[in-house]
Amino acid sequence: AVTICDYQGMKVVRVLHDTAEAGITLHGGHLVWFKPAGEEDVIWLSEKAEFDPAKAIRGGIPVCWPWFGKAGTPSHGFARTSEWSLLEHRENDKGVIVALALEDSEATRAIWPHKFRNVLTFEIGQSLKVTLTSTNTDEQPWHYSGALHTYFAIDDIRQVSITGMGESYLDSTQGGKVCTGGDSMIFNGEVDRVYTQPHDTITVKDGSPRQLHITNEGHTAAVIWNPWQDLSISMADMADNSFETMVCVESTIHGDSAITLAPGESHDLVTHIVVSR
Ligand code: TA6
Repeated sequence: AVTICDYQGMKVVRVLHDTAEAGITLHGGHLVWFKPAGEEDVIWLSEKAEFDPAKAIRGGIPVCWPWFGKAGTPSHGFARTSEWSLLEHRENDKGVIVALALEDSEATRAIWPHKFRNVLTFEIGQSLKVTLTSTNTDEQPWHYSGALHTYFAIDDIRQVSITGMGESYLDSTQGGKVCTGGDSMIFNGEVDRVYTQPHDTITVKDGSPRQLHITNEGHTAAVIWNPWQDLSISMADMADNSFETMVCVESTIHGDSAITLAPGESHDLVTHIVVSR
């Protein structure tokens, strides 16, 4: 069943199905929880998240668009703080499909002077697939970057190892320095990296029997982020030690390789999350 209810003062599309449970706020088109049947929560939501229409929610899957990070103002674009509308929902044996839409308005054109239509499709079942379809409805070409900035819930960041993100990365903690690492990473401090040649599937292991497999499409990079302790302490919407139970693995279109759309053209940015044991 799909219902629209109130959650922390916001409208949330609540999905209850034999295969999974999920919640998506219309604010930001932001998935805030996803739990396949018989599994633990896959998505991390900050216990100190603020549900303020002017702010982005800490945790879940923020939709960063039409730019990534500080390429513009506000940081990570305006999609994650805009009100999306519910376009459709349908269900079958495998799960539920929910689609939301966001189009340009006076408010968005004041920040970014282009006409667009975004459709965000959530395929919710034993796995979760999120597709952001961006269409140029303007008379001129425009370009964009962005991310599906997924926060994953993990047991313990000190036990996490990630594979499949590739070897080349830009290290945002060192001003975007070009670096090369192995194709397996662990965490013992702040990590903020743009992996520029990711493999098709990235796998996260956290010391528990559960593994997360993240297959992205339409992306040009994979960002991996954990703020570690000092940054968590400095952020009002994160508990001081909450960095221990989250890691972001993001399907990203990075600024240096932004997508250009001619009038009428569309592009899909996808992340598909599969849990295995
Ligand atoms: O994706 C990594 C990142 O861009 C980091 O640099 C970090 O700032 C994070 O996203 C969160 O950004 P936010 O604007 O949500 O505080």
